[in-house]
Parts: sequence; structure tokens; C-alpha cells
Amino acid sequence: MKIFYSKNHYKHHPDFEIFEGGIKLPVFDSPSRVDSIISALKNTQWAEILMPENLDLKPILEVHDVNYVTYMQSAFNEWMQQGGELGLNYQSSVLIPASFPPRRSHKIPKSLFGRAGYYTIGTNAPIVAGTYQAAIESAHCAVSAARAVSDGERAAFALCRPPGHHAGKDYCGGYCFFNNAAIAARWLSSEYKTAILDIDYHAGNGTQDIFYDSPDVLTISIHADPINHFPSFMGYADETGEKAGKGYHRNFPLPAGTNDTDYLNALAEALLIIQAFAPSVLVVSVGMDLHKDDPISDFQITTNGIREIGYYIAALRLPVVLCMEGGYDTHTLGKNIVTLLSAFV
Ligand code: Q9C
Ligand code: ZN
Repeated sequence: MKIFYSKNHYKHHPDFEIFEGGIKLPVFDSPSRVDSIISALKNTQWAEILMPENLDLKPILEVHDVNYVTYMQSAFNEWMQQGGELGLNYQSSVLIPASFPPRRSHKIPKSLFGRAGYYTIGTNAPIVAGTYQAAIESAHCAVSAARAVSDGERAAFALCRPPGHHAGKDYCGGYCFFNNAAIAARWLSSEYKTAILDIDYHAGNGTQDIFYDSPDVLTISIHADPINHFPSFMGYADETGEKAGKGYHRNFPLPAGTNDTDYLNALAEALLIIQAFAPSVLVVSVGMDLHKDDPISDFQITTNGIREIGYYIAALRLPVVLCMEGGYDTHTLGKNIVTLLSAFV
């Protein structure tokens, strides 16, 4: 299986993020997540590890607002020009806004932190010097995997970091900057009927938002009930799309303690909806934070459950583009990814 990943992911390495209560914690989306996955993949007989194609901004701008992309490109350097955070240098500074727009406000202030607040949904998307480059190349991994599948591969894996499914057309959040899976799906959808299945532990609010009024791409997310978990404001069962997109989005919020059987029941229901849509290609947002050992999650899903999830999805017999999203237990991450991907080998 073709695996696309860029070494430049490590350039996105903020030292900390800010949790509820103002608690400063080391980031969960650490570069070592990718090391865990790469070393497990290297121990298989089937992983062909490749660099992403060097694409331009075009596939990214099919999903993201040009002013947001420009903000992402310049934000960190603008902050350094303004002096950055007192006592921190270029290498250790982190850009995190502290003011967010009131609902329905569409004023985009000129000031850096005005824009930062406008283009960010929370404190969990810290921007450092290398974030933009890492995020661009992460998106290119997704498009490269989409192209491999379009060229006839049964499946391809985009080892995206930073992840993408919390990023909307014009916002970052939840460790995500550009929505890799949505970019791959938009790229594919010009030629193929495309569906996205999101199995990350968190609701894929960005993906939901991007395709919410569109019937072209069916989007389904299975996740922790947002009543208790990030992204809090989206991912509820009654959100099913709007305008022409009505009926083309579905959420499956699941309770704390969800086990393999509970999860597979929800997945089976989601897969029936996908079959009824009859896509010719499937994009999967792969978050391994659904595993029982994940440090920020409360599902009880085992590695065997993950193997079954792979079999269930593979049984659709559709070409599949898998994009890495979350998953923060670096001890089990590599093994779980190899277990999931094995279903497509
Ligand atoms: N109290 C992904 O898995 N919030 N993003 C953590 C918990 C941010 C997760 C706070 C979680 C973002 C791609
Ligand atoms: Zn997640």
C-alpha cells in the first residue's frame, strides 16, 4: 500500500496547548505520533512509504478561503515582527489568540490577533514558525493518496500531520489547519461520486461544515457525544445538512465507555447509509483516539475492535483514501494503524 508522508511535519512542534481552565499542557499532537506509525509500517511487508507530490495551493483553495490561507501563511511572521511573546524567541514562540468573535459577526479586523481570533475556533491550534509548511504538505499527502487511488490503487494512506477534520473553510482548531480529508474528497469529487466516513473520536465539525449545503459529497461522522467533548458546538444527531445538502450529512454521537460491539453497530448503520448513496470512492478520516488507551478519550475500543472496523469498511469493496487524523497514545498508535490498514492489503 502506498503511504504518503512528509518529514516536514516535525516543523509543526508547538511546546504547549491551552486546555480548559487555562491549563498549559504539552501538546498531544506531537511529532512522535508519526514516528510511532512509521516504525510500525516499516515492519510490515506491504507499506511503500513515499513523499507527497509537490502540488501548489490549487487543491487547498478548492476548500479553503483565500484570505484564511493568506493568514495562515503570514500569521507567525507577523507576530514575530510585532515582538512575539515576551522572553520567547522565534523557535519557542507559539501564536494562540485570546479573543473570539461574537456569533454572527463577520467583521475581520486588520490586527493580527483580531484575525487570529476570527480564523480560530479555540486555543488548541497553536501556530509556530513551521506550521504553515507542515500543514500544506499534510494536505499534499492527502491529495497524493487520492491521486494514487484515482490511478487504480485499492487503498492509499495519507499520514497527515497536522490532522485536518476540525478545520473549516476559514478556520483552524483542534490541532487542525487545513482539512486534508475534505481537500482529497473535493479533488476526487470532480470525477467520482465521493463519500467521507470520519471515525476519529471527535466529531468532524470542519468536514461537516465544508460540505453541509452540498449533496455532492456525503459526510458521516461517528464520535464521542459533543455534549461532553470537543468540538462541543457541532456533531449532534439532528444535524443532517442544509439546503441542497439536506440529508447528506449524518452524525453518530456515542456515549463514554462505548465498546467494540456498540461501535460496530453504529458503524454498520453508517455503512448502510454510505451504500445507499452508492459512491465510487470513499475517504476515511482515521483517528485512533477511539482506542481505549488514548489519553484524551473515554471509549473502550480494543485493537481487535479496530481490526473489525477495518474489515467492515473494506467489505464495501470501494477504493479507499485513508487520511490520518487524531490518536495520541504513541505506544499503541503504530500497531493500531497497521491493524486497520491490514484490512485493505
Ligand atoms: N479537554 C483531533 O483529534 N481539545 N483533535 C482537547 C480536552 C482538543 C482533537 C481538550 C481536542 C482536539 C484531530
Ligand atoms: Zn480526535
